[in-house]
Amino acid sequence: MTLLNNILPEIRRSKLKTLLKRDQIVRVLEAHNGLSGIIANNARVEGQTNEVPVQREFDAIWESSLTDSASKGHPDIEVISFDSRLQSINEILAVTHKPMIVDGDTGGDANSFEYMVTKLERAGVSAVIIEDKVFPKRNSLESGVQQILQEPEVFAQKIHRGKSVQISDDFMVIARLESLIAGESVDDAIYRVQIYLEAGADGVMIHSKEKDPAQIMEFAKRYHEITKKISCKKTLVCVPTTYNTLTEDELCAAGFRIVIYANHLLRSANKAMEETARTILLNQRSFETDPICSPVREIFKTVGFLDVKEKDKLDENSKNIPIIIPAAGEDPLLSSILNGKPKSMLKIAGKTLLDWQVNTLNKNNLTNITVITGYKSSQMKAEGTTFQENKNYKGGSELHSLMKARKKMLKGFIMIYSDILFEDHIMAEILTSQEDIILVVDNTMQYHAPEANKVQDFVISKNKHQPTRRKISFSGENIISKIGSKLNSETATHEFIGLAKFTKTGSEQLIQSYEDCVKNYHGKFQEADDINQLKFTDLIQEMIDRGYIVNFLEIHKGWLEIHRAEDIDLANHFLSNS
Ligand code: SPV
Ligand code: MG
Repeated sequence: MTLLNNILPEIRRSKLKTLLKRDQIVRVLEAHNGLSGIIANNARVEGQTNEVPVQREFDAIWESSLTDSASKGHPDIEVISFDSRLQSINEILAVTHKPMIVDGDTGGDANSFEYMVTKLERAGVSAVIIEDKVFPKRNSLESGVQQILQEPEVFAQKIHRGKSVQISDDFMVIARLESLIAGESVDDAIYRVQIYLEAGADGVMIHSKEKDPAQIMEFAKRYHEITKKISCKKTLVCVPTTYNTLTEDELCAAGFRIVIYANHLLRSANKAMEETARTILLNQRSFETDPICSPVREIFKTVGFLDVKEKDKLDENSKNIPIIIPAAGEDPLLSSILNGKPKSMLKIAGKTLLDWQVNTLNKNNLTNITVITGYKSSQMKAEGTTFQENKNYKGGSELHSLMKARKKMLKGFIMIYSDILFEDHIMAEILTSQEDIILVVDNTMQYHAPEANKVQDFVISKNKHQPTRRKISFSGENIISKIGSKLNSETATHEFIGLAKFTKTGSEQLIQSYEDCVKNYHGKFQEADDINQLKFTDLIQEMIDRGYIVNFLEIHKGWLEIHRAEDIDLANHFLSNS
């Protein structure tokens, strides 16, 4: 079900009368269920006629008794109950926004018709067409079938009763003349039509099963003479199933205001289904049916499944996605400043490094935060976080610490290195990303040479390598082809800042790759001297080599990593002013 065509009943109901005020024929297509309803509603062609751009679509939907019954596997003999018809009608209304004209068959007796009018009007239907035959009617198109016409006065009374129960001005009751179907003359139809108009019919449908439109055209001509005489301009409707060589322009010129293509979606679906079934039987496989079947994805698109997928992704992004901060390692470079404290407990501008990180996360409504501790675990403190210990932190890298929280990663997660600080908007941006694996990378190195003696995680983007510094402009796909601290800084395009997001799928890929690496490999691996030293960036490189797509989110500055004493000064300076 697509939600795109949602409309209130009263707004839809009034649309048919509005369309009839235009100086054009109203083009109506049959639908018999939700899917055919969406097709009738959304079908559109665009092109040019004599260099003038044209676009065409159907104006309204015909809910046919023939195709509703047939789609339920029944003949069109009023054997399908009105409740069942109403179910199909509502199914179509739920997924379309165009006005609907309902085929009311005979309408039953006058009492039944009152209920029919009430229910259709309330549902948002714009018009009902009832035929002047005796209940239970037979479909009009088959020759040799007994067609019994109703007494014109009895039928007129039914129209009058129906008109008297409708509440709005929008709803139309259209009288369908079956004289020609029952083998009667145009004179009979003309005699009856005057009675029906007097009874309050809002329009008239003349039906024929002849290939030759002569009788229909004669009726149209005489109808207009009569309505002119009695100064009553009521809509004339035709259903050119058999006399189908006439164009809409020709029908319009003859005075028809509504043309109904009454059964074509069901007939075409029926033909395609029969051919498909036979093709599978003949070939004992379905490959040969591909050219005559819509791709599954097209159906997904039509019924709104792809919209659901997009929304699910957005929801996943906006949910309180788990944050994992691997903070287990000891930092020998800053040991004199840290004085035996874990690095996350370093005070910067009055708060710990970890508190600054939690602050940024909370500002983005992220409160599901897990910190992996190791070195001086008992000293780690921060409000609103969960601590999980990696007792074996000395034997591994930040990746092994991260993997301690594997159970929290299953629905997707964000990893943050414990020694980085970044502006709030960077987190907001990564939250809106759709990709399964996305790493935040800085492009500053495209403008300045990297600092000497600084360990950096270099990145090379897939599309553009860096020919000369300062001259490049980046565009196109944001895919990483290489990552690692031992890459040549001259060929690097970006630096990984230590912030990455994984969707459920991305997380599954990460965990599977990690488990495979630690189980099946020994010794040197990617940039690591030993599999036990495997870093996050090594695993990412391994995943890229295995064919997984790793995307990047490019930023320019707005972040800091605390590696050296000067970084602490810089952080103090910025955060004191923040
Ligand atoms: C229908 O579509 O059900 C109609 C038109 O009533 S016809 O089948 O031509 O009678
Ligand atoms: Mg019918």
